Amino acid sequence: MKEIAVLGSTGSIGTQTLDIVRRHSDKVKVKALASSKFSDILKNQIEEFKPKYVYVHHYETIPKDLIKHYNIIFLTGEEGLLHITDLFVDLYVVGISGIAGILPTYYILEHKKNLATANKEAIICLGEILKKHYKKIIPIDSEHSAIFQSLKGEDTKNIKKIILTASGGPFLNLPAEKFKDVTVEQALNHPKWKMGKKISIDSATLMNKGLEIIEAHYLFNVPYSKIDVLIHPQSIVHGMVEYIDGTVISNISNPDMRIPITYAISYPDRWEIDINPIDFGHIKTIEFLEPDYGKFPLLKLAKEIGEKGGAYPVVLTVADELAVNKFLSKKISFDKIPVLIQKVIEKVDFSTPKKLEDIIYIIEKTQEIFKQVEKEVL
Ligand code: MN3
Repeated sequence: MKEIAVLGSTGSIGTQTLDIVRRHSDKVKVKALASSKFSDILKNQIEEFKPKYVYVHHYETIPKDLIKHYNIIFLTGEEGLLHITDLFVDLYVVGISGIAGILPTYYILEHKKNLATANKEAIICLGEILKKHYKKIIPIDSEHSAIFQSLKGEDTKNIKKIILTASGGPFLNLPAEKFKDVTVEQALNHPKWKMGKKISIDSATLMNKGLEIIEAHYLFNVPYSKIDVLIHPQSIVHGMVEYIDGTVISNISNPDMRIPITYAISYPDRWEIDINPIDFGHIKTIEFLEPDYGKFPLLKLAKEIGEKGGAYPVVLTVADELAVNKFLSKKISFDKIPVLIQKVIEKVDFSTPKKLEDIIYIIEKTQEIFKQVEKEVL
């Protein structure tokens, strides 16, 4: 029996993880759950999965009578976070969205635990200081799960190229002139994947793929010159590794996050999951196209930022999250997202982070700079 801790349990990745636990309750059980705040979803998860530990970041959201009602150790704050990330479990599953995942990820890796994570922001921001621990990570991000599986048993020195595919998002065929009129609802309506809000907007700007380039660089320790992106609107080929002998190994499946999540939990085994198989006899087209870097400037920017390295990937990640939130709260138009991010990057000059405190400092300073830039641009 595997025991897991699910951090970010009420989000898109967290709830799908628990679906898999429900289906495979003979093989896996939940020892701990963590969520930003208490909610009905968390309450139901507690009652169904009966974890021993529950971490709630905003502790005040837990109804007082409930704390006594359950036979659970409730944790919160810095001390609680240190505790929840240092349990005897077989695997941590992190589905926290955005930069909120940085601290939990840091502690899980520092505590030398096995980690399955969908939180690319933490991988990117902690990249420079935690590289040495990344071998213990099983990626949940579908493209990186695909690369991870295509690299199995291979020596990374034989990689010629890693190719990450992108669906192209909801605006693949929309002219750039129309980007200023795009609504939040249109941007959230991803053609292939059901995901959380932040990643859906990132997919619409293609920043998501840009962040994934940096994520792949850190996870697989491959130089940026060997990481390529191709638009693949059918979203069935999730990633490819080309080797020096001309062989390409790829990972193909219907686009459903339950597949990479299940693999991350079952690894190195595979577990059954009821999902529509690909009907190869009826696939009419499989296309691969070069991305339009002019129309989606954030993809190009992310690759440049990755190559610059140092503090820049942290700044990019933070500026993007702030800009996406502004768009989601309808304070800026869609076409302003790259403008804000670019301006923030032009204003910063940090030295390379060497420890967690440096990263926190860069995050806080970037938040301040973002506020100034926002005033200038709007
Ligand atoms: Mn992805």
